[in-house]
Amino acid sequence: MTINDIKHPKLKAWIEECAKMCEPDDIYLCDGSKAEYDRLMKKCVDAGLATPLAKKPNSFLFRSLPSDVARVENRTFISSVKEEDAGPTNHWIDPKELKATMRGLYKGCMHGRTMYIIPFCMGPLGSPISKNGIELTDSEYVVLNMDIMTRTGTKVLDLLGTDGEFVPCLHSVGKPLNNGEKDNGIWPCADLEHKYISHFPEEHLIWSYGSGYGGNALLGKKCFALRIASVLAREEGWMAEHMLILKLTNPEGKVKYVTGAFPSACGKTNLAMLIPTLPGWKVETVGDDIAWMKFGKDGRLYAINPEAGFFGVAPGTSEHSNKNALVAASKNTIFTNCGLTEDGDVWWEEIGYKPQGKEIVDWQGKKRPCPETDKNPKDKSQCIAHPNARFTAPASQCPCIAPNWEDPEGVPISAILFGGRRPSTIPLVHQSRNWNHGVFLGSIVGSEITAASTINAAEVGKIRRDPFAIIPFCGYNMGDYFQHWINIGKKSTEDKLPKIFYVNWFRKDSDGNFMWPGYSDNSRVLAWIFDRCDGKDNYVDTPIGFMPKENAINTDGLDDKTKKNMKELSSVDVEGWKKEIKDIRENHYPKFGKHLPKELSACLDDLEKRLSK
Ligand code: SAT
Ligand code: MN
Repeated sequence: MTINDIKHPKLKAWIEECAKMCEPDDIYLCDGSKAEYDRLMKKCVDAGLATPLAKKPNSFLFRSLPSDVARVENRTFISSVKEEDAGPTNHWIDPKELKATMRGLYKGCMHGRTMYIIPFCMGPLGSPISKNGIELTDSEYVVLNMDIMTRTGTKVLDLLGTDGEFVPCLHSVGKPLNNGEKDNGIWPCADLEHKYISHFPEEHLIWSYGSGYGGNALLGKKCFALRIASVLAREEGWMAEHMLILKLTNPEGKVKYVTGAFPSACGKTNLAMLIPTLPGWKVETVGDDIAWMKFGKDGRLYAINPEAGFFGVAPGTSEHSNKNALVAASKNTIFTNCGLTEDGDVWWEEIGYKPQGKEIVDWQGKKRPCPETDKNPKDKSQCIAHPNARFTAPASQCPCIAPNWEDPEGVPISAILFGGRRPSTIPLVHQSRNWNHGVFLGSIVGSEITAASTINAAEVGKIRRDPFAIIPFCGYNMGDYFQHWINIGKKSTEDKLPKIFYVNWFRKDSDGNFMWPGYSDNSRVLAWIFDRCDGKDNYVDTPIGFMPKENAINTDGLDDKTKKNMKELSSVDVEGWKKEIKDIRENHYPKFGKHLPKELSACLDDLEKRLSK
């Protein structure tokens, strides 16, 4: 197939316009086949950009440059016509100005390269909740990753027909090859000040330049499925959320679906793939990162996972923390910025064992003596794998993927979880009184800043708020986003809307030890939540919401210390909450100005009143 086979005049015109600007040597329409994947991967191996792994079938390791290892938030723009519509938490540039700057960069940027046309679908093909996109990119790495992360190829063009809607996504690594120059095994990208990850919300358009990495370049993920989709969702009355989706089955075989939003480094992927310690319970995965939710005719919210793969953080993934992810990434997987062992396997910090052999190649391609343990070195610059090293693995390879994970109708959501890393104040679990109170809980999500998560010592101990864990991924004003959540609650009734819970796996005692074991034992909390959704009398009404009755959380098999901790983990820390209210009132809510829904201020006042009774 060539561009001449494209039967969609608007799509064809857009491709031609981009090609004219970027001036690639070739244009290639991706069919999404295995043969195409193998051919492009071979091209990367031949160019010295990918290393085949002897120990993992059909799997490859890529190394990016130190200047291109993560999303670049300060180079990510919501370029709405009005600055106010981007809101206080997004970077904004006037769209006319931004487009002029980027057109200058795009001019001739694909010299010496191929422009790949990737038709892709976010969500199961044919689902009424799914949406289509077209990414144009000059990176083979992007084509390969998009192939795992989304449904790509000719079948999507068929779906589009002659006038179907699509989100146009233009991407270039920003490294033209002039005069026969070659990449020579060096990851192509542009300098930081020339990187632009731009979103034009009114046009539903994405322009990305200068980075080949992750969410900067795989435009279906954060750019489309969250930033642009959040705008579409608001316009069309649905929800695009930074949430995992899991399927929970109780010992009687009853099923409920749960979504959950957690800021980074809270174990979201681990929770999505959890292996319960509670006998008879089962967790299966529908999605690990993004949920699109729409109302069904019955007034309930139905969720799909718009993605088809996992782009997971490798370091910290072990048999203990997430065995299922390791199995998912045991074949047909792309690894980025991991260590490479002598016997041809990948390795990372906290993988659960020390690397095989005497020497290991670190993520920058340097040979190093094998470390004696898998512990994180004190000095992060000494890591073998980059702390943001990734695996890109097909979701279908996950041993606990739910058999119905691709149901085009989506799965009915019973509960929504919010959580953060909070060593104090926030109890193990509490339930909101109603939808609006749940929106309030989502709006105050955050993690305590630790020495490891900041370079600014003065910030340590403060709360970094990340409402709904969506701050870096919301395509419009966050105050309006809160309002959208309130409005969603008005479209149905409390009995049909999901119940909302705030969980905290990270409480610490006065000696700094975790009070709750976490990981697989979080199934104990999920079980309580499951029963709450059935209206079981397993709760007490407290000033902050509904909390587990004594012994309502099953602690059989936990150690005595944890059992002793249960009382503190399930009680209201009145003084802590009063401080929390002060911080929200003085530092958090004022940021949203007149865009803050009055319902949320009312919840804050109500909480304060209940606590002082
Ligand atoms: O790089 S991604 O944006 O895909 C993942 C992340 O940073 O959260
Ligand atoms: Mn994410």
